[in-house]
Formats: sequence, structure tokens, C-alpha cells
Amino acid sequence: MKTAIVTDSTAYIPKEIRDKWKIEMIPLNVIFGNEAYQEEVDITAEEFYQQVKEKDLPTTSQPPIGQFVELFERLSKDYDAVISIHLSSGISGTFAGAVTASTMVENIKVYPFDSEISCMPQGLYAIEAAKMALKGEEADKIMSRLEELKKTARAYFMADDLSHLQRGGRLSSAQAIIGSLLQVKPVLHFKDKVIVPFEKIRTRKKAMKRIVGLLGEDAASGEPYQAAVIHANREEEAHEWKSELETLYPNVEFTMSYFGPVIGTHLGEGAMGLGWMKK
Ligand code: MYR
Repeated sequence: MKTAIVTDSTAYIPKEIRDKWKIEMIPLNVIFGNEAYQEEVDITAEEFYQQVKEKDLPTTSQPPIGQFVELFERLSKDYDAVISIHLSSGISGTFAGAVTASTMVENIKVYPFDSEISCMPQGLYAIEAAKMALKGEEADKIMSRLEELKKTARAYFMADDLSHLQRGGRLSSAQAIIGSLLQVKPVLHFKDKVIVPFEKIRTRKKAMKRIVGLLGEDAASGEPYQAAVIHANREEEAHEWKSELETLYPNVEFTMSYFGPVIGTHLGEGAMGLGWMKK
């Protein structure tokens, strides 16, 4: 059985890595006024963070169902199955789009996978799936492996300005709680597929320290972990953080990643995050 691996642009897997592991990418869109851009295709993260300084605040949208159908049909010429890995169904309709498209194609079996997370942790699932697919593993076996990894996946992050998440309706909590959080730097995480405050913390420095400690709780087992440091246009700070983390946790393999245009629209510039899962 030949299995193709698809993920969406919010995994922010660099093109050379996608090419290396034969991962197909379907882009989400970022919209400035009347202009829609497919992220990672028409607009880079760098261009996006420049444009937000100059233009009205953007919005985002999921890929149209037709784009999924087209992609799955193209893949059906060379593959028997496709595993389509997407950002959490609790924050975007992308996964639901893949599910709908899966019922509209023939000659290929589609396995949609809800990562229940986003960004590079989602990318780590896609890379693992792609490595297994290239070895010729069956799609069912790859899906079981992804479910296994899911049990160990965590992501904690903080936004410099929570109003972006509030405006886009992606922060799930009572309005009064959100209001009280706007003045501080809460650590956020995914719970039951949606973003909720994890802990109310006053400063950026303390929030980052707390996230370091949370990774430490899991890494203390000494088992091999993989992790991603993720930043919204704060490359230097992210590199410093990564070096600090590498010294603290030698059993964790770190990669550097970024919040691209679509996720950046909802988190705002300056956001930082750390995601990890067992190897
Ligand atoms: C859409 O328009 O369908 C896309 C909506 C994306 C919402 C993104 C909300 C922020 C996610 C933060 C993920 C952090 C992972 C480490």
C-alpha cells in the first residue's frame, strides 16, 4: 500500500523538509482587506509581519473543499491512501473540510487526522507519518502511531497581546476571565481541542520560565523527546531560549520554528511557544 502524507500550512514545515519527506501541503489563507494570500505560497512569515504594521488587521480562512478534492484526486493517481493531518478541529474548519472532501473522492482512501494542536507539533506528526510511509508502512499502522504520539503531545504558549485571540474568537473562556487576562501574560494551552488559559502569569519572563518547568516535568523521565521552540517574529529571543533549553534537557531534541501568517494573525507578533512529544 502506498500512502501519501498531507498536512496544512499551519504546521510551518520548511519546504526543503517537506520535499525531503514527500509531504504535501495545503495552504490556509490570510486576508488583508480584499486581498487573500495563501500562506507559505503567496506570503512568507517575514512579509506578513511587515504587512501587519502597514495594513488593517487581517483575517484568516480554511482551504476550500474543492482544493482538498483536487489534491486528493491528484494523489489518487500515485497512491492508495492519504493521511491528512490538520490543525485542531476546535480552532479551524480545516479538518472538517478534509473529512468532507474524503467522502467526495474515489480510488483513494483518506484518513483525516485531527492533531488537536497546531504549528510545529502538528509538523512533527506529519514528519513521523511521512518517514513511516516512505518505509512502506500501512496507513492503519501510521494512524495508530500518531494516536500513540498524541498521548504525549503538549504545547504551551503566550501572546504579547491577547486581543488578537479574543478578536478572532479563538480563546475559549468566559469573557470576564478573558478580560482579566488582557493585562497579564497568561500561559495558554490546548484542552479538548480548544485554546484555554493554563495559568495566569504577570510577566513574559515568568511565563517563559513556567513553560520551561512544564517541559522539565515530562523530560525528567529521561526518555527521548522532540520539541519545537516557536516564535512570532522574535528569532533572536527564540534562539536564546532554545540554547537555554538544550543545556537544561539533553534528552530533548529541539527544532526552531515560527508562527506564520495564519497563526500570527490570531496570536499577534511577539508570541512564543514550546511544543513537545515523545520520539
Ligand atoms: C482558520 O481561519 O480556519 C484558521 C484559524 C486559526 C486559529 C489559530 C489560533 C491560534 C493557535 C495557536 C497555536 C499554538 C500552537 C503551539
